[in-house]
Amino acid sequence: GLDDPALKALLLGNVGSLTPENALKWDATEPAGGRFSLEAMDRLLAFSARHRLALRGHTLVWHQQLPAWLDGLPAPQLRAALERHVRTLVGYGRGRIQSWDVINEPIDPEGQGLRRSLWLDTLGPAYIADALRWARQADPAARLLINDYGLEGDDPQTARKRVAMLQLVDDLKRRGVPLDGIGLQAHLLAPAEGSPTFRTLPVFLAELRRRGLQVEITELDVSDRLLPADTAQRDRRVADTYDAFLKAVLQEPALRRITSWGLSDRDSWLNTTFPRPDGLPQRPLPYDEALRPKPARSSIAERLQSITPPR
Ligand code: 9MR
Repeated sequence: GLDDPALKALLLGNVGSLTPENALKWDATEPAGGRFSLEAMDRLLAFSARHRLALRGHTLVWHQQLPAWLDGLPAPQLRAALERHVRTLVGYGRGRIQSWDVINEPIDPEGQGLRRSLWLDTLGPAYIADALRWARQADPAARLLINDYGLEGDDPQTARKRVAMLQLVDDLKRRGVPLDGIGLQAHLLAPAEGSPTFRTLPVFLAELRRRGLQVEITELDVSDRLLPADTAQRDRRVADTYDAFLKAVLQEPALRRITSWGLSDRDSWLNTTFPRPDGLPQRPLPYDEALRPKPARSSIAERLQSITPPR
């Protein structure tokens, strides 16, 4: 993306912070055990320094995009590989990466405690505290986050995931494990009928703040896969979903940053992972596939202006 002049201009005109979608994931940074490949990270660090953008680290410990050489390692070797991975990446970005998604998607999708994964199954729940401690040692100034999805809505499954997240946080805090905040991915879904609601979200954010945590919105986008084909209608209702969501989060004092998961519909992950039933490309982001601003862009700008004094 950074090599495309039009996208680069769009980026520099819109954002103050950068998150790589894939370049810092484990399969990209250590394709063979002990052989690190940090050229993409170098480019990101140079680009963000040159343009005075904050850089976010995404992500250290996840159950996806892992290199094959991790498969089947016995627990002591797997733990050692995890330690080397965390210390190397966080140490390399020391003083230059402002916040890290240390743990990504650790909560069970149904909200039944922690997610089953290579990490939980081989190392037990201690992998979370270990990774956070190693990250803190490698860069004491970086903001350390646990990042997850499905924490934004008003449905029972979301309620269960929140309970599981708060239990995890309480357990870590009780044991003095370093943790600065929670990332809410906010992969939102524009509802098929009616207006989007985020009634319960402010209460959850206040629960996090009460525990001394900061909050980032880390991967914001709005899927239109339940909406009819008509472009104008889709764009309007996607914009309304952004508006309702931002209204719910912007009042929270613990909120530190909002990151959009892409700027242009051209590059959204949603078309491969959740294609629309009618096969039309989704329109989930603030700019369309030709980089023209959409109603979502205006909704976002208006909401942000309502809290930010004009420059
Ligand atoms: O946007 C990313 C996409 O390019 C990758 O193919 C995909 C692979 O799993 O990961 C996407 O980003 C994910 C992020 O790292 C974690 N939260 C969910 C995101 C969407 O899948």
